[in-house]
Amino acid sequence: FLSHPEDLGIVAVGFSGGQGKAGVDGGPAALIESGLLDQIRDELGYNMYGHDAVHTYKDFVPAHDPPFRNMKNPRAVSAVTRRIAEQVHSHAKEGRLVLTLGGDHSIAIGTIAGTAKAVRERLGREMAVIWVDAHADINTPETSGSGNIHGMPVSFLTGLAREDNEDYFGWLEDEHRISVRKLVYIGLRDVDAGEKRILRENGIKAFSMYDIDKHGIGRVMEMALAHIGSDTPIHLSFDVDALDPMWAPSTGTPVRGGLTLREGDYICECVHETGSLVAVDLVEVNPSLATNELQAQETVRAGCSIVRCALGESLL
Ligand code: 6HN
Ligand code: MN
Ligand code: MN
Ligand code: MN
Repeated sequence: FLSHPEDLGIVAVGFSGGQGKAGVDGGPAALIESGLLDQIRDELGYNMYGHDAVHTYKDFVPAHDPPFRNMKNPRAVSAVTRRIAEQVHSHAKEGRLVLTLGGDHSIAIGTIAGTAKAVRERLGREMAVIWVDAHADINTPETSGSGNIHGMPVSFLTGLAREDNEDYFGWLEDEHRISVRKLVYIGLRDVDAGEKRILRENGIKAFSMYDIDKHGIGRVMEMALAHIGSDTPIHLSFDVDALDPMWAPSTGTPVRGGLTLREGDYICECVHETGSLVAVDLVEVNPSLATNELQAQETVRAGCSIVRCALGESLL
């Protein structure tokens, strides 16, 4: 699906407004300082575009941003994700693979909106999303207990949550959205009651940690990819908290009982192997939440491994 599969568009998003903990905006710089982009260029051989800056979107964050429909920082998250959608779209419309480094998971409103639109324009197709996460991030503003928008991106992207005012995600059009039928979750283990109802009522495909223990990650990936169907462009959105805190402790909402690093890498390898990957997000790396420097380093290393596997490092 990529006209230039050797070309990689990079969007480094230093943004934390989708949740309340400082420091996740430092995720991209930590990943880049540890050498991720050098590895991608030197070892994986991609031509890279847009990798020279970590974007902070300061001009897009309003001074006054009171809650709206229970959402915290709604204008900031709406304006920043709108800008991210444009950035991702501008890479994807050139037929580049797009890598976004977060930042909290609210930024996926922008990344997925941007690729979904470009895939429609370039290929006349609807893309699929594989969402790897401990959480479902499908609260509507009304079901959310926290008001944090990083717990809501999937509801806006599927149209389950809607808003007309363009300052509050009203800029999202059908061309930016994805179908609930083309969405697959992997790694879930902390899903709110309202989210469970949404998953059930919409028949959304989800492989929880229970399914991974029961069938093994090999069989789960076969089933996940079979659900999507071959020959469908895939956007992979990977929340580092899908990994067990043993591998990725330095993240805002850690949940025990998660994926091993090897299982996370395997998910990415399988997605890469389809040849259908059009975009990857790696989010929620928060180096400042570590209780010691080693924890931050381990989380960054795990994140780098996930990205390299998605970009094809394991191919012999
Ligand atoms: N993430 N379900 C919780 C909420 O606040 O809505 C947690 C969300 C976590 C979001 O990890 O990207
Ligand atoms: Mn080329
Ligand atoms: Mn998430
Ligand atoms: Mn999560």
